Amino acid sequence: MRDSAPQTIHLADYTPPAYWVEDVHLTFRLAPTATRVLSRIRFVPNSDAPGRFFLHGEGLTLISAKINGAPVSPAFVEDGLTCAVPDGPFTWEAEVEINPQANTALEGLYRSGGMYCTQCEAEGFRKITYYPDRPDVMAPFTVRVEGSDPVLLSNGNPVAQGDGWAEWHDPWRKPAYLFALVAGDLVAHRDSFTTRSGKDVDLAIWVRKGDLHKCAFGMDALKRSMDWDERVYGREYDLDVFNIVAVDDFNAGAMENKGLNVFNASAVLASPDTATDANFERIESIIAHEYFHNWTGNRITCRDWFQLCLKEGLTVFRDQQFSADERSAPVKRIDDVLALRARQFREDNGPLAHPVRPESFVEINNFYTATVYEKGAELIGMLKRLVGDENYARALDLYFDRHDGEACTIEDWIAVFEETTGRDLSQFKTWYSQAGTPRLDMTDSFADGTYTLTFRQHTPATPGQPDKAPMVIPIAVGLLSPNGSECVPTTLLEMTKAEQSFTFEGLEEKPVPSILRGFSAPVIVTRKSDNAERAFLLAHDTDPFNRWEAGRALAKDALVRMVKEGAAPDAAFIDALGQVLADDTLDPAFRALVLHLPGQDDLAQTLFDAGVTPDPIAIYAACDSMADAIATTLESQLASLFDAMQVPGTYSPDAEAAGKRALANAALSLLSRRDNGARAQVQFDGADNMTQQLAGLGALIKQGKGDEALQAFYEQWHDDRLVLDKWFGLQCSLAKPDEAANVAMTLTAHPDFEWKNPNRFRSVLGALASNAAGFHHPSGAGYTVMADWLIKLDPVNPQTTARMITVFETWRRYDADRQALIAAELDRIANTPDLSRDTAEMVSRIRG
Ligand code: 0A1
Ligand code: ZN
Repeated sequence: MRDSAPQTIHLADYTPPAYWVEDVHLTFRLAPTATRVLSRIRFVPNSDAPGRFFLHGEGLTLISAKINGAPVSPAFVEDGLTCAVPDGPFTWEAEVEINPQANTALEGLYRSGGMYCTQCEAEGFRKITYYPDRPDVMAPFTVRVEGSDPVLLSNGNPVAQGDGWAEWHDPWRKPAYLFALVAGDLVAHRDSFTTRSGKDVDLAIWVRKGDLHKCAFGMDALKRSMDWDERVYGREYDLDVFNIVAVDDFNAGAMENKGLNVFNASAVLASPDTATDANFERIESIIAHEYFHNWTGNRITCRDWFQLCLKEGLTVFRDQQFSADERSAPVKRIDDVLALRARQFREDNGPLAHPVRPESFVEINNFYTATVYEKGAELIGMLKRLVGDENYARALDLYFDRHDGEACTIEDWIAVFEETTGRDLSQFKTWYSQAGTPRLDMTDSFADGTYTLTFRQHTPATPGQPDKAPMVIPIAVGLLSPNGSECVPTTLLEMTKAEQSFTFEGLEEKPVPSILRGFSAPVIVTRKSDNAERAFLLAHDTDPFNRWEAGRALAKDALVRMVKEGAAPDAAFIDALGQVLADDTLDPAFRALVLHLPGQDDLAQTLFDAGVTPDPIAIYAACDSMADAIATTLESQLASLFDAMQVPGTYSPDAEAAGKRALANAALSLLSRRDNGARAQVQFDGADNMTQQLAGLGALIKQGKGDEALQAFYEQWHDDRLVLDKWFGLQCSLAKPDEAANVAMTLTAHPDFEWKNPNRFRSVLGALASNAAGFHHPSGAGYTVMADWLIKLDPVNPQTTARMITVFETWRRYDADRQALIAAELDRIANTPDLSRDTAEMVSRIRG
């Protein structure tokens, strides 16, 4: 345990900085264990400045400090220094020494694979030099990098370079969290883009020599993103160069540093033989996300970290729009909702629930969450639905015009919508401050041609928020006649009260309602519905999202009855599935989604919500026997589908081909239960792309026939870190419940288990947690392996530890024995001496 209680920071305590920064000059003299950072910073005091300033700094050795050229002796405080300063503008100069080699936390300046790189969001810049490290302090940066590496990069435009040095200037005022520096023996995949006003931009993806063949797709995605942002949001790029660097060791996916994005190698590098269709799609969306941040995040940034959703919610929304435009919009929507439910609803349902704009935190790194990102994006989508597309576009134009170059708040964001539309959005703002997923209960009635829908909303209590106010909920509704035709097309109902009714007149008979079309609000609809109605909607709904949703509800109902009542697999569900699979008018990617059974974690929550303590082993068994039943009943159909969905010719990651492979591989996974893995072996042996090779391998592992293929895969790919991550991951995620903990433990002893690399760590421990029945095996072995490794990783990399510990966030749903086992592991972690602030905050919130 820590000696001093960590400080909680409150949104309500925000005050503007006493000293602004006019400009920044930095010189880096790079050396692996002793890098010198020289700073020259021009400060301008506020009118009420106290005559003494505070600069953040962590783990820095101060060599010298001057103000206006005269040496000063600052006083050191816990997280920085203070120093008496003149009344007017002044220049601060400092030289500090840091040790990038020793930096395993991957925050600040660190080494990865022999190169230097930085990660400054959220508060990493203070590990590089003394600075007011807060996002509302924005300044232009000039950076000189001196080092022996051939490539020396920083933000902005290149100014000059010579032997062993390079100078960069970023003219756009930015907060320190967007600072970046990269140095290494790198090569570039280059291209260029001409903006619509005719400016040429040099584009480069910088990688180690062996990775040059993995850059083409990322570059193409970048150019498509640049073009899309011009066409759809009118946003042009604003520097002469745009650089992306791939690094092996990175805590997150990627980082939007101005003009110099740093990417986790897994989020940018791809070739057909090493990356799956899902990897390509993820890369496309992350490239777009980071690029879109140039306007939503960089040109307009956040006033303070409580406003994180201002840049993240909007940028996720924009990258989702981009992917929907580039691929299939309905399939993208279903994928996004699946992810939202799996990650954000799960968060909202447990001890870590927090508002999209939190009101307090101990460690901001713990708030890069599904709630801030994914629910934050849903709020933008709702706003757009409520005001309409045209008003949305006008509000965004106003936002960019008015706030360019500023550090803003959610109030600024809401104001542009209020001014554009004349609407009072104060009730909408509740979505930003109230945690928890609203439950929406619906009943209906029909009399004299009038159909009435009545909704009641209720948001459960969450930590610190016992009572909730009603919110404005946009409910997209369509009505179908019993003959299957649509009698009322999609209509947006605006619910603002706790209980509210809406009527539809002039109907001949009672219609079948299709509620929350397109998942128009991030809520849980709790209405009672029967399977006949679900099957009807699965067959007839014109809204593709709700069509899929109906199939999902059927699947869930069947599985829940199997777990709860020991029911047999529902023949009617399997029959409905067969009809969808046979419908060639439906996109293969859509059919693949319908064929995927609900996740076991999702089922556990569903049971818990229904008042049943979930048993992960029973859920696993139900899913297994349902899959057997589907495979048996639909065997010949699946076999023809598998053949029909083979994509001839050269591999391409485009959405259409990927959709066919997704359907073929979903069929393969089921068929392997019937043919003992014969098809999977053929596919594995003959695959010329990773999507099919990995699907073959997965199906073989599941049939208990994977040993040889795993060995062959290892021999083929042990030199490719990203592929080797898949090898580790698949073994843990597909292990049988009573073997999973052992598999994970054995793999952590493998010579290639480089546990300090976040991707590799996650490939074993994250994959173990994704194996619900294995992780929650009643022996508790899964919990112990996890806790052992979290305790080991924490002093090395607090951020990755604190993120991984969320695997325990659902612990209160389980039985008393499992709860006791998890509580003991959480306590063991909490009682570890010198636990990081990151992990200490998370463990105490989870433990409650
Ligand atoms: N802003 C980045 C994600 C990011 C956040 C935090 C990090 O370190 C704590 C790193 C990256 C994004 O949204 O892509
Ligand atoms: Zn982001």
